[in-house]
Amino acid sequence: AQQLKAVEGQVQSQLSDGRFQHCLRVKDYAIRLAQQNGVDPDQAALAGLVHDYAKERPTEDFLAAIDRHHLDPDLKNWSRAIWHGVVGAYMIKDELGIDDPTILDAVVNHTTGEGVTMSTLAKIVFMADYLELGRDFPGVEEGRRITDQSLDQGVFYQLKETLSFLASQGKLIYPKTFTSYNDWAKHFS
Ligand code: DGI
Ligand code: FE
Ligand code: FE
Ligand code: FE
Repeated sequence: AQQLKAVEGQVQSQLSDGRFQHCLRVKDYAIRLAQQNGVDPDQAALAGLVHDYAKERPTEDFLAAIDRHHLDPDLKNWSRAIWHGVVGAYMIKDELGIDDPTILDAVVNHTTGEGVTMSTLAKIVFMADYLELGRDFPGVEEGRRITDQSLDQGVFYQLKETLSFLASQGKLIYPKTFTSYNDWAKHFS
C-alpha cells in the first residue's frame, strides 16, 4: 500500500489529469477482476495503475529506449500507441523500480493482448483498460457482462471488437494484434 501511494504520485507527475484518472479507474477495475479470478488484488492494482505510465513520453524517449534495451528495431516504424506498452514497460522498470516480471509483461501486452498463454494478470489489465467505468463506447456494457462471466471470453470479445474497429477506420494494425486474435479464435473454434 505504501508502494502504491508513492508510485501513484510518480504516475500522476507524468500524465495529464484525464489520463491519470483513467489509470486510477483501470486500477479499480483490475482489483475487481482480480478478486473474481483468484489473482492478488495488490499486484493487479499496481499493474493497472502503471499501465499507461509512458503514454505521454516524447517520441525521442521511445527511440532511445529501443536502442538502449536492444529491442526489435522494427518497433521504430510504429508509434506511441504501440510503444507505450512494449517500450513503456522498460521505463516502468527503470524509473519506478517495479521488477515483478508478471506486472511488466502485463504492461507490455496491454494494447495488443497476446495468445491464449497470456497470464491471468495480463488478461486482467487488458480487460480493465478496455472496460474501466469511464469508458463509453458501443459494446462496452456487453464487454463488461461477458467478462464477468468469463475473463477469457472477454479477452476474445475485445480482440474481435478492436480488430474490426481498427480495420473499419483503415488504421495500420500491429501484427501482434492479429496473432493474438487468431490464437483465441482457434481456441474458441
Ligand atoms: O492507452 P489506452 O488508450 O488507454 O489503451 P490501449 O493501450 O489499449 O490503446 C488503445 C488504442 O490503441 C486504441 O485506439 C486502439 C489502438 N490499438 C490497439 N491495437 C492496435 C492499435 N492501434 C494500431 N494502430 N494498431 C494496433 O494493432
Ligand atoms: Fe495503453
Ligand atoms: Fe487496451
Ligand atoms: Fe489505458
